[in-house]
Amino acid sequence: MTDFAMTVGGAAVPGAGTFDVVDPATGEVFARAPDCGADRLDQAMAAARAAFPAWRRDERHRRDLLNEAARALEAAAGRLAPILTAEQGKPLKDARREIATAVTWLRYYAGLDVPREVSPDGSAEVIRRPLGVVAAITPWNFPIALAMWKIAPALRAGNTMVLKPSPYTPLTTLAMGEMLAPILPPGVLNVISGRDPLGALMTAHPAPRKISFTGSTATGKRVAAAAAEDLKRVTLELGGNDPAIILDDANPGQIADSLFWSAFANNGQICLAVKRVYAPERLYDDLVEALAVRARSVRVDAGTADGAQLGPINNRPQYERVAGLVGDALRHGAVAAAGGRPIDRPGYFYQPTVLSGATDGTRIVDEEQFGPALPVIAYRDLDQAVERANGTDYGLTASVWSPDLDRAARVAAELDCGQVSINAHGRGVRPDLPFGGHKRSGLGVENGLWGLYGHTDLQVLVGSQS
Ligand code: TXE
Repeated sequence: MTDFAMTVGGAAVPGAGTFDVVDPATGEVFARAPDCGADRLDQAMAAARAAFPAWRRDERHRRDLLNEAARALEAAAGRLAPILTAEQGKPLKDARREIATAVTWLRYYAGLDVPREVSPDGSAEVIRRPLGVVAAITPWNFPIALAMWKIAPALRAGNTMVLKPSPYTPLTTLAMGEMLAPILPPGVLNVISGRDPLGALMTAHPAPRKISFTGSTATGKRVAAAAAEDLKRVTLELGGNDPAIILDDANPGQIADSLFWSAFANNGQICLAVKRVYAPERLYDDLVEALAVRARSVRVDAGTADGAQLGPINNRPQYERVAGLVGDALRHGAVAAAGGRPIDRPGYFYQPTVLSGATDGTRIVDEEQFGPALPVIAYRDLDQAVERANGTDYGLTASVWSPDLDRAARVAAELDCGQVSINAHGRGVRPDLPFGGHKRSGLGVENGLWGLYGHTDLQVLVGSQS
């Protein structure tokens, strides 16, 4: 695969050079992506700027075109999914599901009615004005879905965009940009690709009025610092170290499936995946075993293989990070109830790993592992478990598991994070609900009316008789 172009001002354009894209199922380079130079970045920003005045004026037109984009993306799913699998590693059915998610988001924002806001005495209207050019920077775990969390609300609100996918997964986003070019007016959605320094060039560029970023907390801080220079607005969706707290009346056999997939879906490479489980001593052994049984039975294979449930980890640094964290935990007294090792084949395959005997203070408990390895931590006192769950700089999501919903809700109320689910994890990830982190998990929210408002500034319009 070599024929991927960037989309700038509605045209397919090459970069100043190319960079390699690796198939994580083989570890081999399988494609090259355009490496956008500074001049081309200027062109993309200029195109987005030029497209803004006309685009922001006609809301009906924007809604129609987002619906048209949804139809086109849906029709292209069969062509895009294999590209997504090749660069990201996820099974084909998951790649198709991710594209379907993006379609859902487009349709949601096309259909969303934005209420008119008028002061109680009717003398003033509060108007949500689009900002102008939005620079969007996305990660490699859900390149298309997370791009659409930005594209759909930003464009619906009347902004234009320059979008840069992760250098690990640029291709599907580039292909989507080319596919949408005949639908959207030139310059409304520009898609460029390049290595990490291109992200820094985007955040420092004078054209964007907002940076919408999803990625690591470390990079998010750099983005915020760069944006502060000229007071660009920012939305940051960063990492998490999301706890699941199991209450002592839960039934391990009943919750294990849902809990397992809340941690291991997409190979654990989800910002809101369950990253640590707090289990009461009474249920500890049963829960570990129930999770381990599932981990051992999962089919890990290339995303193109029939029946694959999990693919490889997306990239070598992440693979080495997961292996390093598991190794560290095993050296510090944890036991692998399932997995614990890389899978002996080319590519970045790792055994789904359930760790018992892990404790707070071990790196895999304290840090974001972002991979197929889950520590289960025993607790005696629920208040202490809650304290440990909150004892992190992250605050993205959490879950509480118990048949006693009132009791679970009381525990949920103690958790400092952007979303808590009961007897599920991440159930509130929907187009119509705000999604964002507390503490160092982010700034601002995406999705729903709130996500759209994040792409606007307020303007008060006060009328009076002359
Ligand atoms: O992320 P980065 P990486 C976490 C996960 C993982 C770690 C590192 O724990 O181990 O992040 O992954 C662009 N200015 N998450 O290195 O660096 C970069 O090109 C502007 C959690 O891939 O945050 C890419 O497009 N942009 C996360 C994007 O930032 C810059 C999902 C994300 O890359 C930049 C992915 C800069 N200075 C990883 N440097 C989640 N929240 O879901 C890089 N980029």
